[in-house]
Amino acid sequence: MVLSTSEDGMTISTPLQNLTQGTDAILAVAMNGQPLPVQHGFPVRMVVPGLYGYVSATKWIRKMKVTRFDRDEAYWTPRGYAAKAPIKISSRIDVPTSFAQAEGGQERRGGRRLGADPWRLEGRGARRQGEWVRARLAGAPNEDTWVQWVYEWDAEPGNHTIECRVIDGEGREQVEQRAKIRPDGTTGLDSKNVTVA
Ligand SMILES: Nc1nc2c(c(=O)[nH]1)N[C@H]1C(S)=C(S)[C@@H](COP(=O)(O)O)O[C@H]1N2
Ligand SMILES: [Mo]
Repeated sequence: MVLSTSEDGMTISTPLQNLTQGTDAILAVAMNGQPLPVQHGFPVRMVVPGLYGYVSATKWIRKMKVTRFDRDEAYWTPRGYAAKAPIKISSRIDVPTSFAQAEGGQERRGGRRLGADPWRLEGRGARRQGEWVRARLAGAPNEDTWVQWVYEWDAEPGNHTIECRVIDGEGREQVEQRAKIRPDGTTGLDSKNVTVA
C-alpha cells in the first residue's frame, strides 16, 4: 500500500492496486481550472476514484511511502475503521425534501447516485410495499461521478413514503440493511415522507 502523510499530520493508507491498475488516480493541483482551494488540499492532494476519502484523498500531501498493511497503519485504522474501504453503491433523494407538501399530479422526484455505469436507479412506488420503478438517469462526464436521476411520479393524494435504491451493472443491489459508517461505510436506503394534497 501507499502510506501518505500530510501537512496536518494525517496518515492515509491506499491499496497499491487502486493507484496502479487502470484507475484514474491523480495528484490534483487544480480544480475547475483554478488552483486547489486551501480547504480542499492546496497545493496538492490525492484523488482516487472508488475509495472513501479516509483511505484515498490525502489533502496537503507531503510524503508517499510504498509499504505494506502489516507494517504500517493509517490514522483511522486503530480507531475502528477498516484499512480497506471501497465505496459502496448508494443513492439518495434530493427532491422532494422530507415532509414536503406536494400538489399531486406530476411530482418530480430527483436525486443522485454514485458509481460506475451502466447502473439503473429505481424508486419504490406510492405505498411502502409498492413496486420498484425505473428512474431516468442524466448523462455523466465519466464513470466516477454522482449522476442525477429523476422519476415523474403520478402521485395520489395522501401520505407517502418514497425510497430509492441503485443496482449496478452486474446486477448487485444497494444494500437495504442499515449500517453505520464504522467500520467501512454506511448502507441502507434513503427515504422521504411526503404528503400529497
Ligand atoms: N490531510 C488530510 N486529508 C484528508 C482528511 C484529513 O483529515 N486530513 N480527511 C479525509 C476525508 S475522511 C475525506 S472524506 C476527504 C474530504 O475531502 P474534501 O474536504 O475535499 O471534501 O478528505 C480526506 N483527506
Ligand atoms: Mo471522509
